[in-house]
Amino acid sequence: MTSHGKFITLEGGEGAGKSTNMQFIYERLCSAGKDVVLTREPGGTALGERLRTLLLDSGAERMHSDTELLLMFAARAEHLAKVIRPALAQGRWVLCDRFTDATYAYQGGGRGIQEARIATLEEWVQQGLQPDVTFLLDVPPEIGATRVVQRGVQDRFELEQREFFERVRGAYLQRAQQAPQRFKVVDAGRSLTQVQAQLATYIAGIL
Ligand code: T5A
Repeated sequence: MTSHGKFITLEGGEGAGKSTNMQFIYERLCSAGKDVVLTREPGGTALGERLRTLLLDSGAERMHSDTELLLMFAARAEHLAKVIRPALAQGRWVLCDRFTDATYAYQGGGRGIQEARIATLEEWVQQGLQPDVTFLLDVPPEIGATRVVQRGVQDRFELEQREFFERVRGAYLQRAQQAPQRFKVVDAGRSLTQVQAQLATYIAGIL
């Protein structure tokens, strides 16, 4: 019988500390002997990374929200077929920086696309596959924005207004409430030491 690995995703608004904490989670899983594939969305494959460049380009012409939604799922279809499903089938663990919860938060909450339309594409592309665990780094948008500005260059999403990020945060928290077994919510407005202590507790619980 093929053993399936675990599919773990990391979510949060801008500047929540995903990149910083991906490495932390990765190292914890590896030290526990897991064979982990580290990947991200949009991206994770050669074609997906090209779509990512199109999606994040802050100098690009304004994109219709449906185009944005479809490109996110196009990149995801490629990612699932070439990276995520094969790795899980081999018993490897997949740690992914953002997945479909980001679509519900940004294209749904942020852009205002109806949840039912996103759900249709989710079913088409994922055919029932869902993350086993999702870490949600929750941070008030004003704190996240300060961190992103301090870091320098901003992408197309980071140039959105504060209300957009309030809606993104609200949508993430609503999803966490709807699926409390899957979501592990971390208060990411605190110091990195405190954030990682909470993550470590959650990780110990899934090993
Ligand atoms: N998107 C994605 C959609 O719209 N729909 C989708 O379906 C998908 C999959 C992708 C963009 O695409 C959108 C969402 C995104 O806008 P991304 O690179 O994945 O972009 O996401 P970003 O949020 O842009 O990632 P960032 O790298 O900008 O933010 P992070 O990773 O959350 O933050 P990080 O770790 O770089 O930290 C930012 C700064 O804060 C500091 C760090 O040192 C760094 O300088 N920091 C802290 N400082 C103090 N205390 C803490 N606890 C800190 N944690 C981090």
